[in-house]
Amino acid sequence: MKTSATMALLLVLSGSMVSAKTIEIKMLNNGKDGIMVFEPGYVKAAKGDTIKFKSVDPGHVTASVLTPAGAKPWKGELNKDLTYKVEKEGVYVYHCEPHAAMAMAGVIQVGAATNLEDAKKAAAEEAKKFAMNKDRLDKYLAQVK
Ligand SMILES: [Cu+2]
Repeated sequence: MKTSATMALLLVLSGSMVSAKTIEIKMLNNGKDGIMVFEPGYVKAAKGDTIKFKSVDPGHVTASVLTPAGAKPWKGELNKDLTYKVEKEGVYVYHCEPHAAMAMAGVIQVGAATNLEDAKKAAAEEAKKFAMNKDRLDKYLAQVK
């Protein structure tokens, strides 16, 4: 009896651990990584999770730069929240177009980093626009494991 109760509890616990989460990324004028920033700039998500880009300070917008094969790109509207459900494994690179030169960009990893080489190339291409915070995107990509 005791064993089956433990098993039932474990099933409940493991069930709650695999349920999809919502991960919030704030669009800020000033954050811990500097000015004009997504926070957190690197997130690790699981397939089926929802990313919520939260418009906190005005003037920002999120758009994907690179998505894994088969994943839909996204493009938000200025000063609007955007939710995006991550359905494909891999690395997603995104930016805020008006602040691309200030390295307002971020990285989302979903499951295994299947397209890391492509993501590095896309980040290197994006970094050509950066006039400041030149290593910000590299720092986020370095957290991809
Ligand atoms: Cu911005």
